[in-house]
Amino acid sequence: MAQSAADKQYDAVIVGAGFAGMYMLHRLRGQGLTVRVFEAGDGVGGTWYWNRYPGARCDVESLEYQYGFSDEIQRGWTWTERYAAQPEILRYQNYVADKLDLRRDIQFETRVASATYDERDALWVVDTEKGERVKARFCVMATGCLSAARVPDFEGVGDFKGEKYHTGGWPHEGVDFTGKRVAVIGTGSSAVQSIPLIAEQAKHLTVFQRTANFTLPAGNRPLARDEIQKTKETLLEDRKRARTTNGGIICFEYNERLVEEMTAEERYRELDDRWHLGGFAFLGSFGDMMVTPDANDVAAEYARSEMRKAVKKPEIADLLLPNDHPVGVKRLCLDTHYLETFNEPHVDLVDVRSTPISKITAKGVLVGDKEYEVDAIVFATGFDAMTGAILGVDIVGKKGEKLRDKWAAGPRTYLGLGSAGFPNLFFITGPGSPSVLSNMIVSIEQHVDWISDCIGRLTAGNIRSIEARPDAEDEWVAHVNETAAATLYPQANSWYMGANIPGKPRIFMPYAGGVGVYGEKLAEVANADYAGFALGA
Ligand code: N01
Repeated sequence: MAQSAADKQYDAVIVGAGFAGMYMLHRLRGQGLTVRVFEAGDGVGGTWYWNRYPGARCDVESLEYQYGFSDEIQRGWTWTERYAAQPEILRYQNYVADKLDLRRDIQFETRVASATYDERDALWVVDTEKGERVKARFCVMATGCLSAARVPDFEGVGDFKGEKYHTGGWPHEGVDFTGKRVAVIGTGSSAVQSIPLIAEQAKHLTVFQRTANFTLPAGNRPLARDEIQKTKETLLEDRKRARTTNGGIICFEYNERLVEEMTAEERYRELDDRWHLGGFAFLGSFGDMMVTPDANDVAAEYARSEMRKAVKKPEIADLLLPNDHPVGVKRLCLDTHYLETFNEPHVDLVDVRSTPISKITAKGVLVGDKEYEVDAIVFATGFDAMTGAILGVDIVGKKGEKLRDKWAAGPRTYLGLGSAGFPNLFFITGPGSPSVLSNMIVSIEQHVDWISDCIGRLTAGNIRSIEARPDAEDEWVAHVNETAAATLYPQANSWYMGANIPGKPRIFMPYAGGVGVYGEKLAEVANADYAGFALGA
């Protein structure tokens, strides 16, 4: 472990050592700043450190899901599969940490409890749960969007006598379900990926589904030598282009034609080709797919017809086919034999929409008056997304204002980067930025580069603080809301909307304007000497 940080002062503190925190550390250190990173885990990796459940795999293609800031780093690493599995991504992150010698500035197994702004000295006072205190001019929250794992507060959850797991906090040594009766609660991406593999081991598997999800075959495969080599030659240039796109991805093109401009045959061809290509290309089938109900209906109907083909029993297919939201407005799931798993005689699906889970008992899961006895429960129940990990730290800004109070009715940021009243505090891929709607690594690099340049400007100009102006923040929040309202995204109970957490405000949290448009805005703001921010001498 790195040396104790007690009572030290740094130029910057970074919270989290996933992809965002690692690159932020590298950039700030390169600018000559002293930096301390605090990380709760005992290694780097963030999401990929915690989510070790069977089948965990990225849904962005590995050739695009890697850092693009260093030719040496990208040339020194060779991906093996189209969609990298969690162990390979974690190995990659450790390779980068070794290469850049990052660990010497990261304090592991240390969770940050609070960060309090000292107005007089313009310093963040950061306290860890271990009782250490450090001070820093800048505080960067690199806490990730999907890192506050959440088990719903089912009655009796503590009474269960068997094994309990959450996909987002999986044991490092793995879990052997051989010969066991297993319950999986939830049918989001984590469940869709893990269910086929859990079913391979379990004696019996019962899946508790509240909302059926759109899921399409990932089409994973080993990468060919020539495509790997081609990417090595072009990655840095490709990455510049990725930053101009909507989703930070260039492996497929969006079809710009509107659905009404296409014949039935053309629509089918577009959908069918993209479906069988695998991955998110399907969401680019029509120019108006995410904004026009009619266009989306055509795609959703196609998706349902394909999904139905995979399931043998019509009554199970009826349950597995989503009918209550447009396709793509909840995160599309990419699967490998998910639907087919329900054809297995030892796998059952229980609809907990019509009759919710009433409690967890000592022996299993109670739905209505039926008890499902199991040896293990897997909670694939998701995260307090986008705001959970930020607000997990007690952040106190000017005049003693708590960020938790300021965001009680929903997150308020300027550009997703900062919040008025909290000077020198930055969020990487925070709410109000494209973040989870994009290739996260592209968005992370976009933010880290912007924050580094901004800190460079402040340091060079001897400027003590930068803070979002309330009027700029109000305008940005309104713009984020208007942008979302012009799409179909708000039409689903998704974690994008905070809908999976009882009592969480229903706000569409990411910025749906796209990485390219957003990047232009970031550049415009920086070029106007950080317009919309107040710079304090
Ligand atoms: O979590 P989720 P996740 N009773 O929130 C259900 C990324 N990710 O961990 O939909 C019963 O999607 C809940 O039901 P409902 C990706 O961005 C990426 O699967 O709220 N059920 C839902 O089915 C993804 O979107 C990858 O009605 C309850 C499930 O639990 C995000 O992480 C892999 C319940 C939670 O699904 C989150 O995915 C994995 C209750 N009380 C994750 N409460 C890849 O890269 C919740 N549920 C491929």
